[in-house]
Amino acid sequence: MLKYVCVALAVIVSEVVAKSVFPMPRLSQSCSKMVVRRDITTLSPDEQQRFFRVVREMHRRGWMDGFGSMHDHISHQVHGNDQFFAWHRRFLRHFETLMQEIDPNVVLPYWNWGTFWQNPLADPVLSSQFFGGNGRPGDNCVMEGTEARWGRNYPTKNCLTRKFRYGTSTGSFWPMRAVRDVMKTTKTHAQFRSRIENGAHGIVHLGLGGDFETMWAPVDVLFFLHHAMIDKIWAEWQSQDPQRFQNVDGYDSVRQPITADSIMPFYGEDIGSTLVTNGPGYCYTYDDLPTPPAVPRNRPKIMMSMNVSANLTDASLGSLPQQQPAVAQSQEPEQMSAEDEQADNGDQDNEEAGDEQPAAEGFFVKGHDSDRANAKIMDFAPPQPMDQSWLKQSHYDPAEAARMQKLVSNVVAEINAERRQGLSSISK
Ligand SMILES: [Cu+2]
Repeated sequence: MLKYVCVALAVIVSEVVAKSVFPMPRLSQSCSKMVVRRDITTLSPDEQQRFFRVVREMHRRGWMDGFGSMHDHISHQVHGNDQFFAWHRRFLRHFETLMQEIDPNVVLPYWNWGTFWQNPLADPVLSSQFFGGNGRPGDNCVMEGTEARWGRNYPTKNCLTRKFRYGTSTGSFWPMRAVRDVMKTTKTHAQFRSRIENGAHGIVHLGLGGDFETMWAPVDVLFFLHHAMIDKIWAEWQSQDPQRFQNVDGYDSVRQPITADSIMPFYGEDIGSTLVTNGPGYCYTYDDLPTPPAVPRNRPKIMMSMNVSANLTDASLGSLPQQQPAVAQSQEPEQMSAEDEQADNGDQDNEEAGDEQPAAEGFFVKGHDSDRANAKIMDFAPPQPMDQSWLKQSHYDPAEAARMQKLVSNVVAEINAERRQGLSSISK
């Protein structure tokens, strides 16, 4: 008898702990206000500071460990199959609702890695002003930016890490032109999901390395900005055909067909509820996309067919660490001195000098007039093939990754050819 009481008590206590560490609020059935998700580099200094203040508070409360743990435990159910887009849209919204519990006026921004795809080291998002770049040599701890010296408690107690793919550089990401190529030529949800997941999406995870290339990557806030970009790409593809706001196709992790009525792991809501970003519970649009149509009549509301609080006792959160102070306090970016910033910039220059990314099959173009006799441009390097063992262990599809590799290489070759042409036409 006593044994049963103890077990019951343990269950109640673990549920209370899980809830206090990591809240999972239900989504509202309506939108009290509609917000616009923007490129983080276009936020005003005040908006940036508010956003960073909120994420530091989320980290302090242990919520980033919660996201990392949750994502890791169900990774096989939501990667490498057609739950991918919808589930991550819901996951981002979970993150955003928790942000808004701390500051109701903060909106999740996105990281447009397409801007500096050919040289991510120059991307301000990876500078000390935003998220910082590579981890430091030795232990790979992130030491600059908003997440400087952050700790994590999942899966083990450690610092937050990044370990760039080529030592001091990430390698190239996908240019948006290649992403748009995929958008134009892909008709089904399943195919689009596979191409994006195994192409533009994967290369960013692998390029940043460290925690970012693992299934607990959401311990790093930058994960949410990367996935907001992936979400925006899905939304843009959806906007090209109204049917895509109503239906999905494909298969889940146990090869059951996916429809708008399929239930998303953990959340117990149907995929249909995610299909319009400005629908009930979601309530956002993206800065450079058309507003999606009004919620289709046959998908009126969010269905809560499962008990979300029951999920909290799931083994997935059973291993969630109790709330602990972070390993070290984060450094306030606004408190950085001018010298610090200079030192940081200097570091980045050095990193670029030591870039170990395999060079493109580079060649040089000479101009015709004497001023340009020495003019030369280096070709942009396409992203390099992703490592097979990493692809397999991270639920990717190596065959699709290889096809995407070919596609992006062709697009980069086109871009290089145009640049060479542009240069030679200037020099004529
Ligand atoms: Cu994921």
